[in-house]
Amino acid sequence: MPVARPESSDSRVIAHVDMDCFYVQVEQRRQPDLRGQPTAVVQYNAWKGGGLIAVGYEARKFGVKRSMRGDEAKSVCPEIQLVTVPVARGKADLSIYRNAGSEVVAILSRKGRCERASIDEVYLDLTEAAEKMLSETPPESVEAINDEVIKSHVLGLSAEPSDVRQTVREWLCQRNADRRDKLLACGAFIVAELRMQVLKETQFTCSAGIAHNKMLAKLASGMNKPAQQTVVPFASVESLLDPLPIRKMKQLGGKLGHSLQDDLGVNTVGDLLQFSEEKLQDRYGINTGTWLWNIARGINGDEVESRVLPKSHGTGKTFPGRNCLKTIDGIERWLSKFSEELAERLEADLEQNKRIAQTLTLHASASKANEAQSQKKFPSKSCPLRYGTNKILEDALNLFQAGLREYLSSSSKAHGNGCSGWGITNLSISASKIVDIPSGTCSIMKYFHSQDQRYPSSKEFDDKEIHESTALSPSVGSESSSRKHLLEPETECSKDGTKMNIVMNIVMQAHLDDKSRMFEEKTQTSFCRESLPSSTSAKKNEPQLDSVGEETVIKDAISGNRSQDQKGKAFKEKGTSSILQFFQTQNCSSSIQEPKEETVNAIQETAESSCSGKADDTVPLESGGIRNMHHSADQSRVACMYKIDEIDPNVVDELPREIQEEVRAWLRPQKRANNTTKRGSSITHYFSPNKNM
Ligand code: DCP
Repeated sequence: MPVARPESSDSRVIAHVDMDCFYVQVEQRRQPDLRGQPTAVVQYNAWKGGGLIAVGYEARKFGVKRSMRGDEAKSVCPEIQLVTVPVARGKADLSIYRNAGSEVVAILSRKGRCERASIDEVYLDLTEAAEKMLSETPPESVEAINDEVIKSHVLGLSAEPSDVRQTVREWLCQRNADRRDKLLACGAFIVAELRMQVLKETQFTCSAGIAHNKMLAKLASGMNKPAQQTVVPFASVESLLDPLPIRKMKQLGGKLGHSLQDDLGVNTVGDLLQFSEEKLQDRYGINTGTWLWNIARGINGDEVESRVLPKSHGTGKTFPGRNCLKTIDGIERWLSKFSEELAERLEADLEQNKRIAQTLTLHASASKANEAQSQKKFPSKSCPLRYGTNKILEDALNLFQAGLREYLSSSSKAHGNGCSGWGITNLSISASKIVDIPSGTCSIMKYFHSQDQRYPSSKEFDDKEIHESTALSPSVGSESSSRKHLLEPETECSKDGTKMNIVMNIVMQAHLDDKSRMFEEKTQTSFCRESLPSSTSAKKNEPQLDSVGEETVIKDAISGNRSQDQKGKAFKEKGTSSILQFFQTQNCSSSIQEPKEETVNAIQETAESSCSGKADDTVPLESGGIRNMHHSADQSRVACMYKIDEIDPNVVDELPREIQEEVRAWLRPQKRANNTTKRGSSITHYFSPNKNM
């Protein structure tokens, strides 16, 4: 639903930059022979030459369009070069395009707040940069104006074609202009400079719109393509919007746009002007009514968000017609590929950007086998995200099954009888609610002391943690209030706690999942953390985590399991916890082990929150861990302990940087005391099965 936001100022300078025929440019950079030739990028599916997804401007001159398939494009342009999207795991692999988009964003973000809006689009707030230029080097003081600036299109300027450049130059440099226009003129200089820089550093051209808000800038960026820029002076807003078909406006392509056309006879944005704000509010509600009233006048207060990284990661595939997926095996096969890709991308994001995603969402579309089904959409579902291919796959499958159950039951209800057939034509998973790992001054102690959650049982997990999501917008999927609370803790303290849990979860689950899979498979057991009494030596050697007066709390980051009574036991055993518990060694057995002399810490349990005291809160991510454990609920449990002198420093390197130092500090004295570490071993060493088991 559109949100009506008042303009914070009508003299902001906002740019929308859109790459030209982006995938084609990326392919032409990879294969320079394609430059200057009519080129299109086609989808992996080779039927009829594959569907075109990007068409170069040379090919557009021949009438080639994105709606065509390769064969049709060849018939209108026999010389066309068709490049197939790279393929991995049996589906399109967009990573080269994504990475190319990131190169561009890195350049564009140099001059102001930058919001990556899609794989090839960016919004920039250049207000400060424009104000600075206006006060220090106003356009009229610039001696040699670059051609790229002079080539700008300024809406509302009328000139004979031969005079256009001179007219634009005069508009850019007018001394007595309205300040808003002067700022836009500065914006034109800055954007031209950025575009030239993008070309120089990446070989890509882009087009841009420069206006006082995002809506107008976006409308303008597509008006003159490729490799051009368009400025929307305040005075030209009305003439820009007046004839614009209403359905071309963002958020008016769907139901709302239809209603405006069918119910109010509004076909262009200008048609909206005849309706008062009250009338629009009566009809569409206060918020949407005001939003419509605003857009008719070019008012849009949306801020450029500071975001250069993607908001979510998603992967999926369509299975049209007879290719639709009809069995759980087929679904699992594809979800397995998607999970692998998503896990890789999440790990890369964690590694490069220190970000973690919190929500996993599954979207699917089903073919309509009967009338009842045609009324019903396959519901999107989401749950807390757990890192590691296997965990993502497991959760995605559960989400699919929850969605399918609901889809079939509602279909059969509507039909009044059983409804067996189903076919999935579109399947995807995405990871959203991505947050930064807190950095810098945050100490691990702070995280420990901000733990304020307890684990839900697996039943609780099943009931609470699968949620409906809004089909097209995983990040805004509807959530139950309990879930919302879990994912958006209100206090800073609990927020950090959640993040720490996530961090631990990532580090350890990923390793358990992907690096010690063999162990899990061989032993057919689950890791289980048991509360063990600390030995004297353990106490002596233990890092002084409780120096802040509370038992340190570390949650189940190793996808560990424990029962309620184990929890109770844990509460009683003070002073034994440490992050070091996360490093499990080969010292595991199928029964609970007594700690050995040199064991510093037993596998640890949790305590109550030292922060908010919200004892009823649950930890979404770890709940996943719990549930995972229930796969092997009847199997023997394994208590795992570590020997501090066997902890490989490489393991520490794999923790988030923020906590590495602290962990190293704990390890140092141990190393001196007993220098038996086998260097060069990897974390897998600590997960390898006990040969004596
Ligand atoms: N894309 C896609 N499938 C679509 C539309 C687009 O895979 N249905 C990809 C290919 C495009 C890229 O996204 O190159 C950007 O899409 P745009 O709509 O911005 O179109 P182009 O950049 O290709 O062309 P233009 O110069 O018209 O913006």
